Amino acid sequence: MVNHVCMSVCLCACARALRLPSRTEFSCSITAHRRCGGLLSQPLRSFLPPSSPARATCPLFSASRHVRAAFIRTTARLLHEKTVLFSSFSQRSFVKSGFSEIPEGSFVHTPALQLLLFTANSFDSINEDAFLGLPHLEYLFIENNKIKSISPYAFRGLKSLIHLSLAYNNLQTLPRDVFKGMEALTKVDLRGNIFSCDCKLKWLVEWIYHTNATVDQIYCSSPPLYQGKKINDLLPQSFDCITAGDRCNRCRFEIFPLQCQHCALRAGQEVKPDLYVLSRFSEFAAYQSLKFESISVESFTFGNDQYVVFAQPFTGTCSFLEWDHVEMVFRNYDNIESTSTIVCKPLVINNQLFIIVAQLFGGSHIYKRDMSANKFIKIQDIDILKIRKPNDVETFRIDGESFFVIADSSKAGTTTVYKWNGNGFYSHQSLHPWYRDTDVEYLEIAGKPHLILSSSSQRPVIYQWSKSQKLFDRRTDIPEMEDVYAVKHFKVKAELFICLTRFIGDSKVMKWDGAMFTEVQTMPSRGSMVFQPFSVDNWHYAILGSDYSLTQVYRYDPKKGQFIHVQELNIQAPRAFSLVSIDNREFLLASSFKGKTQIYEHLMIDLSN
Ligand SMILES: [Ca+2]
Repeated sequence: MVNHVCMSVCLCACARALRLPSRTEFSCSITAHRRCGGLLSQPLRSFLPPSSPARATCPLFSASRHVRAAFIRTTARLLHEKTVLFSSFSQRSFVKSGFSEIPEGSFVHTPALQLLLFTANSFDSINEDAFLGLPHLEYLFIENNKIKSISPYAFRGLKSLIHLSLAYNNLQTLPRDVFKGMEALTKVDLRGNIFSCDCKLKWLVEWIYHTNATVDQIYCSSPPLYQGKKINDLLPQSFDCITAGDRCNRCRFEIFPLQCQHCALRAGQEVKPDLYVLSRFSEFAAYQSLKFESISVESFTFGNDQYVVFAQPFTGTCSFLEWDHVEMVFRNYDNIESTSTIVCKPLVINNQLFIIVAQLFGGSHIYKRDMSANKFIKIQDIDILKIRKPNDVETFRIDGESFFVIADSSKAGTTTVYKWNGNGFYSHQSLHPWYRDTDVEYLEIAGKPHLILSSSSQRPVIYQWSKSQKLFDRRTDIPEMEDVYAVKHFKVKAELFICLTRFIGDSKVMKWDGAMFTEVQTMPSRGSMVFQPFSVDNWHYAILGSDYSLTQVYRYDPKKGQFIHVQELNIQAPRAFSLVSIDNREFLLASSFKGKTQIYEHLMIDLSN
C-alpha cells in the first residue's frame, strides 16, 4: 500500500468510485497510480481548492472506511455543484444578429467561452474550424437557421462540448465523422431537419448506435421508402449500400488489409506481396445496443435455451436476457437484485441452474433457479472472511465434480476454491493469500487441470491439480510478465495459447511449448482490462479492449502462426466479451463500464462472386 499518493489519484479513483466501486479502482498501488495518473480531467481538477497541496496523504487509501466514505461524499457534492456553477459561466448569444457566416477562428480570442447560442440567424453553412480555440465550450446551440451544409471539420477542437444542437435547419445529410473527437458529448439535437436516409447517412445510424450521447428522435424526409421513418430506429443493415465496390472505394488498408487486398485485385491494381488473398472475410457488425452499463457478461445454456447474463455494477443487478425468436433481438428474461455487482456466474449442475453473484460490498451469494416458482432464490452466502473483494469467478469440473473459484483482490482476502457437495457449496481450498489477485483462469495443460492466478503484486502463478490429494499445488510462474491483469486461454487444434492482459504497455499471446509458456506476439495496450480469445467455426479471434483507444479485433492466421489485425470497435471502457450462438448466428456481447452494452453480429462476407 502506498501511503503518499498525489491527490489526483484520490480524486480520480473517487470520481470513478462515484460511478461504481469497480473491480480494481479502489486499489491504491503503484499500478493504480499508473492507471489513474493520466486520467484526471481538467474540470475535475478545478474542484481542488486552490490551496490544495500538489501532494498529500490520500484520505481515500490511507484512512478508515468511514473517512473514505466521507471523502467520496464530499467529492460527490463538489461534482454535483458543478451543475449550479453554470449560471456564472462565460456565455455568448447571437439571436437574429443578421450574421450570415461564422468565419474560421472567430473565437480564438475568447477561449474561456462555455456556451454559445446562435438562434434565428441566416447561416446556411458552417465552415471548417468555425469554433477553433474554444477548448472549454460545453454548450453549442445553432438552431432555427438555414444550414444546408457543414464542413466535416466544423466542430474540430470542441473537446469539452457536452450539448450540441443543430435543430431546425435545412440539413439533408451530415458529413461522416463530423462528431469525431467530441468525446464529451452527452446530447445531440438534430430535430427539424430534412434528412435523406441514403448511404451517406448510414454512418449516422451507426454513430447513434454507438454513442453515449442521447440523440433526440429524428425522421427521414426521403427517399420515399423511408419517408417519415425514425432514423434512430433504423438498423445499419437497412442501408443497402455495403457492396464490394463501396467497400473498396473506402478501403482503409491499415484496418482491413485483406478486404483491401481483394479490392486491389479486383481493380487490377498492384498486389502487396506480403498479404495473401482471401475471397471471404468477416466482420463484427453493430446489432443491438442495451441501455445499461455492465462489467461482466456470460452466455450459458440451460434446458435447451441460450441465455446471457450481465452484471450491472451501478444498479447492482444481474440481468438475464434471452433471444426473442420473433423480434430477433435480445430481451430481458429476469433479474437478480444485489449491490455493487461484479460478476454473475452461471453454473449448471444436474439440470439445476446456480448463479454465483459476486459483490464488491456486502458479501457474495449463491442463487438457484426455482423452476416451479419461476424465479431465482438465494440459497447460500459465501464466507465473508475469505472473500472480501471478489474480482473474478471461474467454474470448472474435475473428475465429474463441480467447482468454482473466486479471485479475491483485497489484501486480507484469499482466492478460494469451492466445491459442490450435493446440497451446497463449501470451501475446498484456499490459495494464494495476501496477493490481491485480479483474475483466475481454469485450463488443462497436457490433459491435467491447472489454474493461473494473476495478481497486482506479482507475476501470474500456475497451480496444478494433484489427483491423489485432490488439491491444487503451486507449480511455477510465468517469467518476465509483471503487471498482468488477467489471463485467458484458447486452443488451436492441439496447441495451447494464453492471452495476457496488461493495462498499459504490451498485452501478450503466449504458447505452451511442453515445458513453459513462450511469447508468440505482443499487442499494444491502451487501458486494457480484457483480452478475450474466442472461436467462430474454425476462425480464432482475440479481442483487446481499450479504455483510451478503440477496441482491437485480431484474427489468427494459422499460416503465419500470428494474429492479424482485422477490425476496430468503438466500445466505452470494455470490461468483458462473450460469444453466443443462436439460430446459426453468432453474436459478440460486449460489456461497457461507461456506456451502452453492445451486441455485434459476426458476419461472413463473400466477395468471390
Ligand atoms: Ca478469469
